[in-house]
Amino acid sequence: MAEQFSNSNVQMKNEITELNSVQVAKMLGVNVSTVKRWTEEGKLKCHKTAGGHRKFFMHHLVEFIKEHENKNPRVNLFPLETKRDLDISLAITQGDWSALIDYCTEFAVASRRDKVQQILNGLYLAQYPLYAIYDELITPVMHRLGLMWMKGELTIIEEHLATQVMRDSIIRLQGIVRIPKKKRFRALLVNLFDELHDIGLKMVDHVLEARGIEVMFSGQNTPSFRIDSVFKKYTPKRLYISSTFVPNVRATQSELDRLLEIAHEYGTDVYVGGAGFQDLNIDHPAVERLLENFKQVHDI
Ligand code: B12
Repeated sequence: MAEQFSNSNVQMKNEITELNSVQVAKMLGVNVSTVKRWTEEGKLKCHKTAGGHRKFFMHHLVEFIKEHENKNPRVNLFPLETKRDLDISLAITQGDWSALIDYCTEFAVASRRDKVQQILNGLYLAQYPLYAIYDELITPVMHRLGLMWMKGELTIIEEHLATQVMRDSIIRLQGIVRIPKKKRFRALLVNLFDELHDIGLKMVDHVLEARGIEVMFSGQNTPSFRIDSVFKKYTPKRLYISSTFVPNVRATQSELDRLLEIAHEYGTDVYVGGAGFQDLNIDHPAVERLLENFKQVHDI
């Protein structure tokens, strides 16, 4: 249903969207049986279809929330205080990524870390896989921020502030993600020298961690000249290398070649990802695959 409407019509869409009991239960953070009971008690208004199914309009929820302000259930997908919160909650329930990209970008630019956080947590609580949140929401928001800066809609400092809101929110989201206790194997994640873009690799880190892989993450601008000691000590089964910006192709290529040689020597499988690899040669027996999104990271 979400695809039928353009972004600017989110508001209008909400006026006419019918919700079923399951969706309302998700939005309010209660069981479906509680929703049914509230409707029977007349606390939550609805209309019934010819077949006897309960259907809700947004105004039914708005009324309910206004009347039960202090008794609001505490665990809901998104804290419901205003009509706008309901719109966001609905977008979460429906997986309306295009609306969520708009909201997240707006909140990131306004440094509303709390709101970005609530959207991410809401999506995870609504059982969207982590990789989908990264592929469908975070990556497009980061690209949108880059575009806004290029078009002069954001100054460089505003772009930095918004980027950090996103980075912090991603890291905080990981705090509620279920991590398997039993570890499958160890993976080493590195950026290349002179690389400041580390958000893509951080998300790779989180997706792998949620899959029960023990991750070692090197951060920005990795000094890799003594990296063989890490291979010797920890013998990672996999090496993930990220590259977004390649300031000096020759220097980066030779660093990459050395890394691939070390990985090969230790029998470590290498996965690479990021736009920087368009400029680099990855034709090496240690390289298993170039990965293009977080679903692929999750699937292998
Ligand atoms: C945030 C940002 C920054 C931040 C980074 C903060 C941080 N902690 O990461 C800061 C402000 C530091 C920064 C600096 C610079 N940036 Co910058 N930055 C961005 C921005 C807006 C978002 C990057 C991001 O996080 N994207 C989100 C990730 C998830 O998306 P992605 O990079 O497209 O990656 C996809 C895949 O490749 C994959 N992936 C990515 N990495 C990996 C790794 C693995 C292992 C796997 C499996 C998959 C994978 O996942 C994504 C899903 O599709 C982009 C705009 C854009 N279009 O991306 C510019 C952008 C990347 N930056 C750019 C530039 C030019 C710079 C600077 C040179 C600016 C300057 N003049 O100083 C410096 C570079 C400094 C350096 N030495 O690295 C250019 C790069 C152009 C190019 N390819 O040459 C871009 C594209 C902006 C632009 N259009 O000009 N930047």
